[in-house]
Amino acid sequence: MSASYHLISSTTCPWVQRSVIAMRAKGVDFGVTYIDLRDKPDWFLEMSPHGKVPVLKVDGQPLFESNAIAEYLDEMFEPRLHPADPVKRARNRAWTDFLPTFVNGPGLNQVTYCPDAESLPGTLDAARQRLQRLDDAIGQERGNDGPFFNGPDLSLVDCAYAPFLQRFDIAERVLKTCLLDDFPNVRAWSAALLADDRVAGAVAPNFAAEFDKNLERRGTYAWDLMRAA
Ligand SMILES: N[C@@H](CCC(=O)N[C@@H](CS)C(=O)NCC(=O)O)C(=O)O
Repeated sequence: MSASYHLISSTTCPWVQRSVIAMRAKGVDFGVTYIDLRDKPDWFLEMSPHGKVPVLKVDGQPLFESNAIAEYLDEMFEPRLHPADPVKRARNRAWTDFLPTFVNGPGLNQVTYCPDAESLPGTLDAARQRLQRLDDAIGQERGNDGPFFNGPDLSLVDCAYAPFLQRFDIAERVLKTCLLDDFPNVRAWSAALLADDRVAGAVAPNFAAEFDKNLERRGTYAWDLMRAA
């Protein structure tokens, strides 16, 4: 008998979406419970050591950390989303480990959630350095093949980065920074990911409205622009 899979989620969480994309890519059936991260239930705090989503319950056993969940899913289900070549696989894992550096601190999230017009230029400059690294890596890993990180096939690196590129894309519709114009590999990669149903369909039905509320709660410049539009 196959195992049962149940995801503990929060509507706008990009780390949760990474698990969902991987499960969609592999055709895994799973249930979902959404929780309010501002009012975490006791049963959730008991199973999540750091109180963060995603948690994936496998036959009731909780797995936590989106990278560990993705690796687990890849061991369990076809198609494999890691490259077969061990060196390439190690490089993919390394670029997946680069994700927190890419998004946190002076990374892409700082642009997405930028608080005002005055701080926007500084956040863009800071994000550029990391974007250049990623742009170079994509060029090396996939050569002339697209559209994904390694070429034609979706991989775990794609699953990891896509949710953050998607959130930046939403903010960018009003921020209009044209940040990705200087990074054509990232721009093309982002467009391909966002057009892919495994990514676009990996959000809750109320994602768009909840993400707007998230931008508002965080006091972002993107929200100011949306409200004024
Ligand atoms: N390293 C974690 C990050 C997960 C994470 O930061 N989740 C956020 C929501 S997007 C969370 O649960 N935050 C609740 C909190 O920090 O209290 C992973 O990859 O799973």
